[in-house]
Amino acid sequence: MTETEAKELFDRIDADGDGQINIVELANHFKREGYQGKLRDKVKTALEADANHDRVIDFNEFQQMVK
Ligand SMILES: [Ca+2]
Ligand SMILES: [Ca+2]
Repeated sequence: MTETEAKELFDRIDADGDGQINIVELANHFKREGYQGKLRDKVKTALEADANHDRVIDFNEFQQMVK
């Protein structure tokens, strides 16, 4: 994924546009994508990208996750 694609995806998930993806935005994103499994587990896995443990994914962390 290129940086431009990553930014586009990030902006789509970051619904309120504050530059950070929180748990609710992650859950909504997976729901929109039609994820059928356990949403809680999916969000938990995604939060492993939260390197500084502030419970939100910033763009740097997101890039590590999608690359
Ligand atoms: Ca946000
Ligand atoms: Ca973080």
